Amino acid sequence: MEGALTARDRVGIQDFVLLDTHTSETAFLGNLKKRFSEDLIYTYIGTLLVSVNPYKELDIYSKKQMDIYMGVNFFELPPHIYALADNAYHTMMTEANNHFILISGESGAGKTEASKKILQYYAVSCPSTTLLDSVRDRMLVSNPVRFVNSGPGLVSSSLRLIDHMFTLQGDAVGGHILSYLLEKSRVVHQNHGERNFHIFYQLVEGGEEDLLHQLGLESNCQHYSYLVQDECANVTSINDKNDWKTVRNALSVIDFDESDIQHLFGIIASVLHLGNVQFEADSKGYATLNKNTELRWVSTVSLVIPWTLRMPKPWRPQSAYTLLTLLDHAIYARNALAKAIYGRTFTWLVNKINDSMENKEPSRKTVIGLLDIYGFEVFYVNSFEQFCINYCNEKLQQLFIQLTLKSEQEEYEAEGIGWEPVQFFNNKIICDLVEEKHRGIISVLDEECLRPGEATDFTFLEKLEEKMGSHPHFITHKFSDKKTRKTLDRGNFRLLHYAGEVTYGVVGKGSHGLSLLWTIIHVYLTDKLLGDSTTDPRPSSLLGLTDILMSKEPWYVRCLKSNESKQPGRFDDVLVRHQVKYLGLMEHLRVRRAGFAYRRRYELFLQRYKPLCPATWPHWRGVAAEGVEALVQHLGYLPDEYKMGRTKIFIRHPRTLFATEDAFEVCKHKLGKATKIETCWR
Ligand code: AOV
Repeated sequence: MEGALTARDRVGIQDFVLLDTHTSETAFLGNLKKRFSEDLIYTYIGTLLVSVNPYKELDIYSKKQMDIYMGVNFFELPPHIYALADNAYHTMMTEANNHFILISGESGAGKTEASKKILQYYAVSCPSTTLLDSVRDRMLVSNPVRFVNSGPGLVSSSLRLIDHMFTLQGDAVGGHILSYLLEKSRVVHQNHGERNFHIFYQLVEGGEEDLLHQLGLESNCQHYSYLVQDECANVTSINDKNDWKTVRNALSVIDFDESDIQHLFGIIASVLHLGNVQFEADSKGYATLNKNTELRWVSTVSLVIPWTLRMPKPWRPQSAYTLLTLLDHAIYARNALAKAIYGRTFTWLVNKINDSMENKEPSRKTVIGLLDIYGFEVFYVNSFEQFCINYCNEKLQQLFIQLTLKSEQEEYEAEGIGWEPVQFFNNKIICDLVEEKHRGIISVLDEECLRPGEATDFTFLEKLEEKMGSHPHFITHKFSDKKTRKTLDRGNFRLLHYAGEVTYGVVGKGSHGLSLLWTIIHVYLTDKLLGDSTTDPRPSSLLGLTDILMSKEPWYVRCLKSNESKQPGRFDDVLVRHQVKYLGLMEHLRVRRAGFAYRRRYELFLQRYKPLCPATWPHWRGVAAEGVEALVQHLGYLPDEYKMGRTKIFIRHPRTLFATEDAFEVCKHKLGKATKIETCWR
């Protein structure tokens, strides 16, 4: 018994479902930290994989490791991203159905690394032919459309779905990228410590002399206002010059010809020029433009006519203009245009990559989708982008609940076990608050967008209060108790998301600049005018995604950042606790634990524990289920602690299993030899 306890004490528990019955956040963190200190960065919650970024190379991704995990039962080896990749692949093969792997976490938590590891695993483990190798190359370089190193390469969106198509024989034959919620605001504004998209720095630092000359660019990042906002232009660990070469190479791998490449760089350059367009206010507050060199470059390199800036018509290059708009609006329109140009380029790029990875085989396919999404974003005050991403997380949690309960129900039914009501928080009420027709926040926003000139930030907020003031998950200054009122400004509203509270700003203020309402109108209209439909910023565009996902079998990877300073081996309790909360891990655990914490096929259960009962040791010759019944009777299981299904035993609480496991360890010592299944302590 001591041996087992020591092992468990030292490395923690590898599946949170088996954590003590009274699961607390503190116990959860304790287990995570214990494992992290032993370089065990992966832990399961059932089949969900929690990963904590170690910020150091671990020797767990070799070909040898891949071989160990290939074709092995999920719970028989220590938790690993390969176990998850392998199980998704094998389930797809045996059941001929579609899957998706949802990878979520904050920026820098390890999402890109996780998807790379999965792709590398498939690249090694799937059958190979020359044709397939080229598909794989494309998938690897385009994953996830960032091309090189972490962070925002050429394009980065808060939500991406990359489908990998396989034949029924398991060959990789193609891929498809769907992207939602492009982080367009990063083009014109970066949060503290963030860079703009890497491609801007790479072009400026690494671009060949004639190319830069042709594009009217200087070889110095400091020259471009969109690149110097957060003194982040020179991040020492990033070698923009070298990365530039990798990007150029990647573009040729995915079939970009010279004219495509010229267009792409022209557009990227035009965004940089646009950022340097400076306005001044005249005596009436109207914006004036005294120098049009930058604008001229914009139209030269990208052929975009700056009518969006409300230039007088017809627009002719001349030395000075008064624009038909106020200064603030002119700056806003300039930034909106930059974002829209970038957004549209992104769509075009994704389409090109999709063409290059298009599957040309006529046979039936199955798909494993890699869905990569930011977790809840919570700043002091949050804007429309956070609203979209948080709503999206809310929606995915709803999907998780539906899919988990559905599969639990199906399993219980297949096993002939009666379904029992389960206790957990169903977040449908919050999804409805956002999306319900004629009543939800998005509907109110839509209505307000139809009243340009009349609608203001405050009429929007008043409408919200009128429609949902009494909703238990919606709080404004007017509808709050004294204590809350102290922490809530008049121009904000707060949503109680399933993972915690988030405050959204409606009124433009300070560096946040623009209100939620104006953001949606402007972004939407600019995109519409430029014909960009695939990056529709309205969260209603997510509904289609949910349908796509509902038709697939889910796997989950939750990535956590261990510390902010990227130090190897450092575990910041406060930071990790925050992520555990906002990734909804405790809630996830509750849903998983709602019914029976543990289930195993009779044969496997009997094989492991048969030494514990004279009737089953050394051999049980009858039906496995009867052997298990004899075994658990002998161990004194109470009727409420377990259920016998058609093919599996179901155990309600982890403690029952632990008692059995401890008895097994004692028995093993007594027998002086191990039984066959012993790779994993349980
Ligand atoms: P992200 O995808 O979640 O951020 P990354 O996957 O790029 O984050 O991880 C950030 C950095 O953490 C990587 O460059 C590695 O140095 C390190 N790292 C992550 N996972 C591992 C691992 N399993 N082993 C070792 N080091 C790791 V963003 O793309 O910013 O949303 O925009």
